[in-house]
Amino acid sequence: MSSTASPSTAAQAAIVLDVVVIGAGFSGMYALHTLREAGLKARVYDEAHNVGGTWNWNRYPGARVDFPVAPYYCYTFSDELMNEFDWPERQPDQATVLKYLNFVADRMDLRRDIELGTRITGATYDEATQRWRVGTSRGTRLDAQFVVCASGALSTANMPKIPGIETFAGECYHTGRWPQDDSVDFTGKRVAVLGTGSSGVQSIPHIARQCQHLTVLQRTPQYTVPAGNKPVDPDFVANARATWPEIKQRMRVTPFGSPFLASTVKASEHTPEQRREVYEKFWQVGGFNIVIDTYCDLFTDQFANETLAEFVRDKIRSTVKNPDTARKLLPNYLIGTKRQILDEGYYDTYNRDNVTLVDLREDPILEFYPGGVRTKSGDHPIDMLVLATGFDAITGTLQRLNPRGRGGVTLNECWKDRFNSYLGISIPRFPNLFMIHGPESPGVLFNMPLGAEMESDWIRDCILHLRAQGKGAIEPAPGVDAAYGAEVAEFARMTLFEQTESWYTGANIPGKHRQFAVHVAGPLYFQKIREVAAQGYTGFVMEPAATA
Ligand code: N01
Repeated sequence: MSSTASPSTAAQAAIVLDVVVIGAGFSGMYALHTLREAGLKARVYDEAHNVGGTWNWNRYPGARVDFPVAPYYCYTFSDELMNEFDWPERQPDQATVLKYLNFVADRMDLRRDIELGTRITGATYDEATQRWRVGTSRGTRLDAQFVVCASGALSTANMPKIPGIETFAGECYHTGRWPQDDSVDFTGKRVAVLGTGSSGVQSIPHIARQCQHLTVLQRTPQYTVPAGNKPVDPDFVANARATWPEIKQRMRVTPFGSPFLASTVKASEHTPEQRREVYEKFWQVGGFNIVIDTYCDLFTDQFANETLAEFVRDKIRSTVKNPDTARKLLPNYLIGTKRQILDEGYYDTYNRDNVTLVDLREDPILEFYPGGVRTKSGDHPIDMLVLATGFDAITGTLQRLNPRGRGGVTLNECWKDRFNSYLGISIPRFPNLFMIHGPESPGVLFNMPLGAEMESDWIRDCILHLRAQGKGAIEPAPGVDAAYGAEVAEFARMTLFEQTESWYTGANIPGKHRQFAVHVAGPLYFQKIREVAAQGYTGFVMEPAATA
């Protein structure tokens, strides 16, 4: 049956596919491309009405790439894409990234196999046929041998449960579910922003410039560094295009998947004066250079980390004129262990007359009421509430889908105590189901488009191998997930990341168990999955194909 069966026929018969891909963001679009090129019948489903995934939803003002510098946050598989799309700025804004993804969808002719406005509502594995039965919000039924979850590590919004929030009568928007029609207007309004992660920090300067009054509701202060955004130098682009093969290779073997070779100097090798000079130089340059080009032990050594943390605190003290506001903005945890943020004048925004900072640690929210928010110190009347409260990250979207695997077991049952996986790609008892940027993959700590390409290629090769062997199903062997999880945890223990409460550890979601579910050594991870494939998919069991 054709994968483009009409809705009326589809209501009666399942659409038969090789692969259902969930999500039309960077990962799902590339997965579609590479699976299709390999001759597989694949189709992408996404509840949004546009391609782009997170770049479609996060339209809040100020949203920009926070990866080191255009043109490296992009697909690498096609030189045409690299040569034909011009990135105007060093930190491209959301609209530019979305334009790029639409350009790719057209250039690679992806749209004919992408169904938008269609949410995947459930997926159940049928052991007898070794196939997945998948339902959609349109009532269509899909019958596929494989499911690829490209549903995003940062796609399920964290909606805070605060007394009275549902009674607030003004406009209310979550940054990760921003209206798709540019209808939000801050002019003349009293706005509150709840949350000061990347989304809050990026949007606050923009909102402050447009609204009548901005109240920032801050639970944890953030270290943020200037983005240093500027137009991309044409010579830089010409050079990047000319040396693209070497750059691509370097990104695969460099921490975080960036093309820049990190510093090899330890912070302790420099005097305090030298360190200040080094940090100041890269503060002026802007971007992630301040953590990449300065010292190699910032994320592994507490002393080194504190030298940069104190440098940023000094910047806060010298930028923010009101000493009490400056005090409230001073973070006191390990810098970089919550996702490092790049900003456009964030701290300086607190020098504006129309901005108030409420430190929720000393002045907690008591409740929302129809006209505003009440904290311990009193009422803050507002017309609009912006929830910059982040995401149920890495696992939240998969848990919401909650597929049923072997024996009808649900993913939430399997993940009750631990987000276990094998290679961050597969889950025991869920044969023929693959994840891109799943828990225990490098995902959010690596160049995500590049990581998605490498994981998708691995999945494609695995499917082709399975079929070439006459097998019908593949899943992790008993116990390999525990050994792999221990390996991921061992890498994490070499860093400081686990020591801070963050969305990396699940600490931002009440009731979610704590697990630092990211493989911090991206290049070693990709080497490992390549070796597993080269050795015939060690750690997996394959079942002979069921007879039709
Ligand atoms: O979310 P966050 P985000 N009461 O979880 C606060 C990526 N991203 O959307 O720190 C009061 O970082 C919470 O407080 P605390 C990027 O990787 C990329 O900003 O938990 N406050 C925190 O301040 C980023 O890291 C781009 O104490 C509550 C904030 O809300 C990731 O997405 C742009 C609360 C949430 O910060 C997530 O960033 C944007 C409550 N009940 C995001 N609940 C790019 O540029 C939460 N908070 C590509």
